Amino acid sequence: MTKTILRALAGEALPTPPIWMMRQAGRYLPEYRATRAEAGDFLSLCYTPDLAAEVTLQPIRRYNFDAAILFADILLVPQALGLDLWFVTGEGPRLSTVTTADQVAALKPTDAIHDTLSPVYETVRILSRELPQDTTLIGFAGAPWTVATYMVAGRGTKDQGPAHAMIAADRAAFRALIDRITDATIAYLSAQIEAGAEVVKLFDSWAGSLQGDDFTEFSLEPARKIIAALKARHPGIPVIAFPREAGDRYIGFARATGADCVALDNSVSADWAAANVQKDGCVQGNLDPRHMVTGGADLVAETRRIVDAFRGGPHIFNLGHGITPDANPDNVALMIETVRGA
Ligand code: 1CP
Repeated sequence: MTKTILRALAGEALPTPPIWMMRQAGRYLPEYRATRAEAGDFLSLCYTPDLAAEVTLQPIRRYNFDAAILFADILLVPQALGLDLWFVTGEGPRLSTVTTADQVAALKPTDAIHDTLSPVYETVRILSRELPQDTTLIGFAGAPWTVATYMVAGRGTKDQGPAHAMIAADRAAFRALIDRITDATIAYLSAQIEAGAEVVKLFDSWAGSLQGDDFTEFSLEPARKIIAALKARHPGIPVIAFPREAGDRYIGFARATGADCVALDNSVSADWAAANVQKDGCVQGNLDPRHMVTGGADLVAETRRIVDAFRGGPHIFNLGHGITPDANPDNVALMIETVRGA
């Protein structure tokens, strides 16, 4: 019996779509907050395999999702490449910055990333032993553009201004940075797969701020390279790409990059995506995460609408972005019940 997520990723339209949720391990769950307090801080949680595995398993126990996503963060890769990384409570991540060709050249070599990231691989090994047999284990990394926006700015930004400024000031240096992250991402995801990840996802959360040729060069092309390298090394491991807020550039993205599935954000309509994106293969998405806060009849109606829109083809039910800390855990149960009962 092949796992439902793998069947959907192979192109099968299932009567009930499999379901998981971005950020399903997170602050909306009291058990997550307790384990995080035990770890002391967020990075210790990421780098302590037993605790990272524990928080990955919490939403599986509570809700029986069809997939578990490895608990880690996209910003571990910049740290593994030599940047300082810390989290300011209530504000978010901070990093030392890379803005010049010399600083790009001074990043650690790709092979050295495993020194920092080996605890993540141990988390994956624990999970592949402990997950229920029918639950798929998803590994992940940030896509090069999104990771670069944090490395250049040293923090999260609304408009990714510092990264766009670096493109304008020294495109060759920015390209070199993207190439370094691309190589590191291939090595990182390969190691996750070798440790037991059955699917990997590339999060390009800020793809929507790239225009024209910049989108092609810094979002689409690195995704294509990473997927080609992974497929050469690990044929049969499906890849989900998430070029968030790509709008009409979702059309053809799977074909152009070799992705087995594209994850849709909630700014595109499910009907539009069914006609224009799902025709190329599996799609994932795309309920607005705010329904996990507000719940009620709107949640049920929207969930049903999305399930119906994608019924004709391969679909993995998910949110359009991560669940927020103010979400009500009961609303997650209501969403799952609606999908499975629809
Ligand atoms: O205080 C806390 O407990 C930290 C909140 C938190 C969590 C739960 C952060 C900090 N990261 C994570 C885990 C995480 N991050 C996962 C784990 C698996 C799961 O989904 O359950 C994943 C896949 C990510 C990915 C991630 N981190 C992305 C891409 C997806 C997205 O949400 O767009 C991004 C952009 C980050 C950076 C990051 N890490 C954390 C925060 C608060 C942020 C955003 C910072 C910003 O832009 O200001």
